[in-house]
Amino acid sequence: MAKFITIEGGEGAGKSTVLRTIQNYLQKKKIEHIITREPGGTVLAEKIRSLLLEQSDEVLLPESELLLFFASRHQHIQHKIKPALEKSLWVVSDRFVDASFAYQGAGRGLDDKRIQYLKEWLVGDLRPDHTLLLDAPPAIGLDRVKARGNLDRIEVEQIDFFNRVRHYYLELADKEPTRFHIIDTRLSLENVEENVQVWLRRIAV
Ligand code: T5A
Repeated sequence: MAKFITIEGGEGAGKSTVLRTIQNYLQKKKIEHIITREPGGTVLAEKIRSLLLEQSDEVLLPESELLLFFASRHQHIQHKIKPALEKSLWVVSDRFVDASFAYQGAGRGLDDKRIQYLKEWLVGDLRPDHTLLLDAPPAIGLDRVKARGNLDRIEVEQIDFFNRVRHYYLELADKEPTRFHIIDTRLSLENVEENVQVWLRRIAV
C-alpha cells in the first residue's frame, strides 16, 4: 500500500541528503514514488515559497506567514499529494503540517488552536504514515547553512526561535512514537545515511 512519508527538522538538519538516500532506496526497490516539498511542490505553491523565503523590506506578519504556508499546502495537497496517493504512489515530502506547529506555533508564538483550525479545514484526515525527524542542536544546523551561502528570511531568526522549534518537534515525536523516528544528525553523513537505511528497511516491508 502507498505510504505518505514526511521529513522534518530544523535548519540545515540534512534533509536534502536524507531525501537522496530515500530516493535511491525506493528506486532500488522499484517502489513508485514522488519526492516533493513544502512550501512548494506545485507551480503556484513554489511561487508562494519564494514569497515566504525571500528577504523583504516589508515585515511579513506571523499571521500572514501562517496563511501563506497553508495556501501553499492546500495547493500541494489537492494538486499533488492526493492524486499521487490515489495512484498508489508513495509520497515523500520534505516538511508538512508539523512544520506549521513547530515554526509558526512554537517559533512565532501563534496560538495552536488557530493552526489546528486551519489543519482541520485544509488538511482534513490526511496524515503521514511515517515522519522522520532529523535532529541536531540548532547551532550546528545553522553553521552548516551559513557555510552553504546566503540565508533566507527564516534562517536569519535568533537561536531562541530555533531552540523552540526543536523542542516542539522533540515533544511531538515523544507523543507520537509510532509515527516518528528520530535520527541524530550530529553524526557523520555516512552514519546518518546508514541509520536512514535501517529505518527504511523497517517501514518499507
Ligand atoms: N517552514 C516550512 C515553516 O516555517 N512552516 C511550514 O509550515 C513549513 C512547511 C523551508 C523553510 O520554511 C519553514 C522551515 C524552513 O525555514 P527550506 O529551504 O526547505 O525552507 O529550509 P530547510 O527545510 O531548513 O532546508 P535546508 O536546505 O536549509 O536544510 P536541509 O535540507 O535540512 O539541509 P541540507 O541537507 O541542505 O544540509 C545543509 C548542509 O549541511 C551539510 C550538507 O552537506 C549541506 O552542506 N550536512 C552535513 N554535514 C556534516 N554532517 C552531517 N550529518 C550533515 N548533514 C548535512
